[in-house]
Amino acid sequence: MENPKKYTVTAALPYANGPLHLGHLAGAYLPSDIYVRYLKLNHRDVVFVCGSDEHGAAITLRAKKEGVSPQEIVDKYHELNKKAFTDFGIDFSIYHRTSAQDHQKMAQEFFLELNEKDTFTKKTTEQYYDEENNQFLADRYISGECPKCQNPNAYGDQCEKCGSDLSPLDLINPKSTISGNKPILKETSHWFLPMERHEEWLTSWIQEGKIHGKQLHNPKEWKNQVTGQVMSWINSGLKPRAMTRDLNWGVKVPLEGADGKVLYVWLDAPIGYISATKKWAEENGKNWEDYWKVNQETGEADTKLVHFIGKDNIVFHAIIFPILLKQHGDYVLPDNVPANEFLNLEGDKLSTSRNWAVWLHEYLEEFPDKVDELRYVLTSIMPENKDSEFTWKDFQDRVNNELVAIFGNFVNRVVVLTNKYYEGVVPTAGELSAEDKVMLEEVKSISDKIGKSVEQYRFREAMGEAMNIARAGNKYLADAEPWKLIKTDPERVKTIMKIALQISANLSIAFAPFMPKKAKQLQVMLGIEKELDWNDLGSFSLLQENEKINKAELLFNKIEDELVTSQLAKLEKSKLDNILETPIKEEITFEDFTKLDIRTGVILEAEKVKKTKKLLRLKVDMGNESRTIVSGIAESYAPEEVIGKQVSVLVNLAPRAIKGIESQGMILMAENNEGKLSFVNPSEDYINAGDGVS
Ligand code: B3M
Ligand code: ZN
Repeated sequence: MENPKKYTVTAALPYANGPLHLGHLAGAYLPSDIYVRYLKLNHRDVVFVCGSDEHGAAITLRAKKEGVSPQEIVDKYHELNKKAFTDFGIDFSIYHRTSAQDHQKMAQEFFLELNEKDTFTKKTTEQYYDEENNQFLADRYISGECPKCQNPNAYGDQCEKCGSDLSPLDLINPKSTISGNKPILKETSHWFLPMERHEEWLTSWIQEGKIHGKQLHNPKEWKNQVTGQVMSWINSGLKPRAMTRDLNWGVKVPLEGADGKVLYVWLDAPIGYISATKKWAEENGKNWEDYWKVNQETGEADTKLVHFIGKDNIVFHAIIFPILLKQHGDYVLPDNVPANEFLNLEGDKLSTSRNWAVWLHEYLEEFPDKVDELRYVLTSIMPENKDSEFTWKDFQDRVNNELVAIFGNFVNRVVVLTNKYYEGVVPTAGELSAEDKVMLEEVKSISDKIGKSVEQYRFREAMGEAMNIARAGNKYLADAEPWKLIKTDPERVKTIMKIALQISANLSIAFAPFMPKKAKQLQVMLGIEKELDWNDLGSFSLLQENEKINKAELLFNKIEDELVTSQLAKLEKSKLDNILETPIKEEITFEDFTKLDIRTGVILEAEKVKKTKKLLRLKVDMGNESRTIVSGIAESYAPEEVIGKQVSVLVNLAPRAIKGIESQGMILMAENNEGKLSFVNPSEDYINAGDGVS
């Protein structure tokens, strides 16, 4: 396919409510940056936009927690995050913010235009309300049990555990996240987006890349899990979603009778991509519409819009925002939404609240000269198609065994030997041997593969190929043994070294999108002053004879065991802090306590509940009767392990249906900080099934 005239690349706008961690980098920012750097090395016209998402409950709740104003929160984290991105070499054209006046204005105009076009329906419905705080509870203001996976801490808009898209009324046992209170229902009016009206064109757009027969993108280029997730939402029936909220922090709804209402953050934030582009265009003498709108003369999109996001943002970028763009008219739709899955850390989910993370600003403070090493490792394990895991040991292994032992070692040998044999002057090559030609061919063919993989959003594969150039170079040197040959055939050594130097120069191009600082450092070491671009990759005339290279310096240093140990200790500490910090619940009376009827039971039968990870269905002997209890212990105990065990059972808990099974009680469990469970069981053999526990 012909290259588009322009590229509009967006990376999810992080909420300015906390620092960024490794998961953010690996999820959206590193892949988009690699893609953009590659495009720029190819001289494509690209704008790369991002910025802080400064509205929504994520911000106001954080402000409440820290006891400061929302504005203080966003000011603080906007600066912190902007700096972290710059320091990690994430090369945004602009890092804007949604609290900016120009953004608010654009979001309001966008909303009004949509309203004019009958995009919304205004409805009065009953919504949860916190009487103590006089506030309606939407999104993260309300939490409760997820009806799909039983996660007890699902939010009103989404369950972070299973990724389900939720509405507050779906939650079991909802409670206000501000007060912890049980909410009441109260009437309020909002502008809703009737998403169900758009199912038909969305289906054809997602499945065939076509709208009304017009081919817009190639659906085969979309990741299966993205298409799959979108289709599963569409197939389960899209529902109207409120596009406004009763809050005092956000973009005001610019209509009569909308006092105290703001735009839904997920309407406001994606418009942030457009307002950022506009601001950048104004500052750089460009026309923002070229990067967002269909060419009025040809009716075609001149730009390729690509949204880089994490998987929890798919519905917003592949359903809601496209509906809004299409309704507005004239806008292009995304050509692709290459969402990544999640990155885990040392066997556990990354978590801001539990401080289970490697924070970018902390990493930068501790290892200011190891930015590209982290980019390399994160790209190697990028969760492109499934969740993946970062461990410090693996970080050490990849740096030491790949960057130091392969890439660094190769380049170092080449530069050291060139300085030693020729005082740093690039030698003149003689006739090429068969091995030389094979080597040149190999570099050429690898070079082609890297570009193809990047264009298909396969960054792991692309970087793996780049590393193969270093591998091939190492092998070439090891086979040719110039250090031995120098005594017997110095002429031949000139050819070998010339080739090895060209391979090094190629490495500096191949790695430029992935490790931009190291690539530059390598070019400096090789004495390359001109700007190399992607077209130079695969060329063997990057260094001319008689040009002079510089002295060798190590590109990469070994990671010592001590670093791994100290980082693990740091994580261990957050685990401990968490235990100490688990607050004691509100005081209860003795009467409250005596309401609990706890008795000893003996497990008679156990089996896994189908299609769940955590649940076991148990039959428990309670002395005078046996009960069916569904218990979330399957990750700690296998069914066969629990049979015959004595357990403590809360027997007067109202029965409830879990996965369609009526659970008649609850088994008491102790839980360690890793979430591993243990029965709380009587330990003496004179206690029998049915005996009381108090
Ligand atoms: N701030 C959600 C997030 O950080 C959100 C992305 C907005 S992209 C328009 O997960
Ligand atoms: Zn869930």
